[in-house]
Amino acid sequence: MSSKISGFYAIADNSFRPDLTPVDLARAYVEGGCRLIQLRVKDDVRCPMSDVRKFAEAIMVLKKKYDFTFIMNDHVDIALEVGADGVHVGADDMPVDQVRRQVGAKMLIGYSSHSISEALEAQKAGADYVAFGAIFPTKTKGPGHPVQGLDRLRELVTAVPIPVVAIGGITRGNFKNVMETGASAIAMITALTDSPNIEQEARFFVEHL
Ligand code: 3NM
Repeated sequence: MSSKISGFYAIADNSFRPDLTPVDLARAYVEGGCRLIQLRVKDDVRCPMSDVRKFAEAIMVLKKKYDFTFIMNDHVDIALEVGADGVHVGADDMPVDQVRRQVGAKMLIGYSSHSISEALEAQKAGADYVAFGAIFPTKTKGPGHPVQGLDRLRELVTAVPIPVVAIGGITRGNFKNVMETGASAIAMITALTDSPNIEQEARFFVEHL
């Protein structure tokens, strides 16, 4: 099941594209060929929970036309309600063992880790994959967020037996170096949403990852 976590992982987060909804982004990603999509609506973006649920439902409708894996960020309840393929949590969310008890054995669980010990703990608690970042500086997280770099990513990939998703500041210019570390997948927001043609940008990464 965790084999679904490989290659290009596109995150539908419209923080820097208020002209588009996360569903518009998800549609552009799948039309560009991406088959692994996360819906990410952070609390600081003033968005009522009913809208987050509507976005998730609309992405589930897209799944009828395009066969892709849909991961819901943060909201375990919405992931369960809409029947997403997975849920992604971090240190500030529900603990992974509790998420596993709630979602059962089938749903994928991802965890945002920032060290080897945290990643191994998440695996023991029931995570199917871990994200690790930020690999490079990223405006999505701001200047205070720790930057891990490629060497730490390589160490983590070697130490952790489940798929590792590299995230943070990954672009056309550096993604090849990231893949060379052995990471299973590469996740992105701004490299996609900053592009004047999001579908075409997604297609570039589909073809190269
Ligand atoms: N998580 P971009 S870095 C969502 O370090 C996220 O866990 C990170 O966005 C972590 O592709 C990050 O815009 C931002 O840099 C990724």
